Amino acid sequence: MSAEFELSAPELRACPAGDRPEIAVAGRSNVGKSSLLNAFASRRGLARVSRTPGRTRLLNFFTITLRHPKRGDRSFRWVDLPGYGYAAAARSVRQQFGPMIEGYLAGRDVLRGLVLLIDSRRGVREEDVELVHFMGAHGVPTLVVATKADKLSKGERGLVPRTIAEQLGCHSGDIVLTSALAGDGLGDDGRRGGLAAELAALVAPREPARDEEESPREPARDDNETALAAEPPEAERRAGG
Ligand SMILES: Nc1nc2c(ncn2[C@@H]2O[C@H](COP(=O)(O)OP(=O)(O)OP(=O)(O)O)[C@@H](O)[C@H]2O)c(=O)[nH]1
Ligand SMILES: [Mg+2]
Repeated sequence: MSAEFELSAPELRACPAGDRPEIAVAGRSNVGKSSLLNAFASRRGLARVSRTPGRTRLLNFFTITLRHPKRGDRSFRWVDLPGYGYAAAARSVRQQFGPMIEGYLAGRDVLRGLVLLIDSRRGVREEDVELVHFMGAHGVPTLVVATKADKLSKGERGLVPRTIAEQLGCHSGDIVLTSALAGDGLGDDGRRGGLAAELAALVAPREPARDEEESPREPARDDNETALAAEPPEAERRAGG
């Protein structure tokens, strides 16, 4: 895998060209967004890990390339959103993020999914539910990632995804339990499971519509590839989908 910081956008006009799929990563302040990116990319200093919550309303773009021996490389942008949860009971996505980021989430063509981080110890809050509904209303699938799993006992590791799933209205099997500290649930290049596999599925190349097709397609040779490419309903089944 490769991962690079690309740019910070203070306004929509400053976003990069929509020339590859994007995944937005959101969650309450301190949930572990930056730590997850650093752990996922195995790069300590890639995203800033803060003890004092950052209040800047910026979209931070990182380019990621997942490598896989069979399905090949998949490049996408990981978009780190500002943490929310300062304002008591922010009831709308606009109150949580402001109009710029609301506009991005609602209208970005290349946005393939939202990764919603939930702190395993703190659980689901009103703002998280609000965000899942908002993305669902805009037809963007949400992948739920529970963070800081290293703080859980064995028993809690089973219980926490079930509780989160109940509160968000998704299947507990669709929740990825992760620890940036221990490296759990991140997946590995070339291995099944974890965040890497989920992201690879979300950013999989889409079948071109028939009349857009430029050249005759070769028959698929890799079963794995076919399964992933033909699987957008998998993502739609998720929370809010
Ligand atoms: N035990 C444990 N602590 C973690 C883990 N991930 C993050 N943390 C800690 O949680 C705190 C917040 O982490 P960040 O990655 O900065 O959280 P964030 O969501 O990016 O925060 P904002 O950018 O302020 O919204 C830091 O003190 C991290 O060290 C984890 O997997 N396990
Ligand atoms: Mg952060």
